[in-house]
Amino acid sequence: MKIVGADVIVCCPGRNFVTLKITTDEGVTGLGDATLNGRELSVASYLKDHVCPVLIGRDPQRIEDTWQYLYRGAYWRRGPVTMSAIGAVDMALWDIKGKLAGLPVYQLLGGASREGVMAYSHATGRDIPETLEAFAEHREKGFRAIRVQCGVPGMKSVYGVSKKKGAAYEPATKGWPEEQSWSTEKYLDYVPRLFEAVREKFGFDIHLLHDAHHRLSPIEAARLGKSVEDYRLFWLEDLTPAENQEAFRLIRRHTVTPIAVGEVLNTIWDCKNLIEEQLIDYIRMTVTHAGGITHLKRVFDFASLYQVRSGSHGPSDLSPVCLGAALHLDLAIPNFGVQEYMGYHEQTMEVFRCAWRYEDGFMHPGEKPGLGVEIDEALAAKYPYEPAFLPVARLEDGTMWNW
Ligand code: KDG
Ligand code: MG
Repeated sequence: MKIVGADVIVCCPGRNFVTLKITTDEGVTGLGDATLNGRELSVASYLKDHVCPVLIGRDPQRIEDTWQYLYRGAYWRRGPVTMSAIGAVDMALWDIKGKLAGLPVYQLLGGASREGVMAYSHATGRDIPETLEAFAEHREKGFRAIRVQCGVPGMKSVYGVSKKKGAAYEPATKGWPEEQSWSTEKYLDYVPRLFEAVREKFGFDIHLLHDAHHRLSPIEAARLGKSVEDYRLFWLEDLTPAENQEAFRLIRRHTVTPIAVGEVLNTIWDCKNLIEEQLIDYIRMTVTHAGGITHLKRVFDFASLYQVRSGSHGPSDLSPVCLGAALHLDLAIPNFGVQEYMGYHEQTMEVFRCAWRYEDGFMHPGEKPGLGVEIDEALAAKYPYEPAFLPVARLEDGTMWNW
């Protein structure tokens, strides 16, 4: 069997997505997600110009060999663009393998280790009362785990807070990147009150998560973790930028609040120390940005040796193809923790037809052979790419900061 087609589909049904479609000479097709939010066209070009041509004629069944060919063969290793492109190819090949076998991908990964995959949603509000309202709505939908983010008095915009009441959080903006300002002092003084309010109103019988989105220094992160221990968070996410893996030693020394990291990491080398030294509790890498099912499974297996569990990134800027692939892995691996699920625009769900489902706090990839996600290409063509950027952040004195 041979690959006879590799096509990149860029569309914007509510937001931009880059999808790779691989076709075999037997007419079987596979899909992979290659979306890198705010930098979409760089991966589209990497695929179109440098990867698709060399896929033609290859055996689609040789997933590992193709992974190694693209990783070693590029000479230039790692990085979000390379790894997202490899990730898309890998996903598409697993999709094809599943279709050829007549089995959902999770069966090829060893079968189900659980009945369903616990998902967490996002409750957001401009202030604490609004966030509590949103929390109640998410609990009503059955979520057993909910991330909370809320506005901070004195700050114009805060990561993770939607602009209008009840609207889904969408960080990317059309046109130039939005400039946001940040004050660690204001945030650190305020955010423990949010957790206190949630626990007071809803009790402890639900998992509570929070994302600091890379804004803190290690000692500030340690202070936050320590100050919220009584609220028993499921995790604090991305407290400090993880390029400096050693920084997490300091945080660990000061707090027992569980720590999650990884949505901007791309290979095992980005998190090897974090896992090996047990400096984190959850690894949040995702199928698209971490080189596909093949590489992410390797990371999760390594993490399982150190009691680090998975907590895959699942924002609305990774396509439903990525979420489908993540769910197959989540269902199969022994060390699953939780899966993020933000939901999608209506138009997105019309373009991508999904076998995966959400029900009462849990998700399942479905039983369709392969990944179980198809794209309506004619409809996708009606939503052309729209340039959009993620925001940037500055401190109140104008210094560039981490968004
Ligand atoms: O594109 C950036 C988003 O995916 C990111 O900001 C979302 O941090 C995020 C999360 O935890 O979902
Ligand atoms: Mg995050």
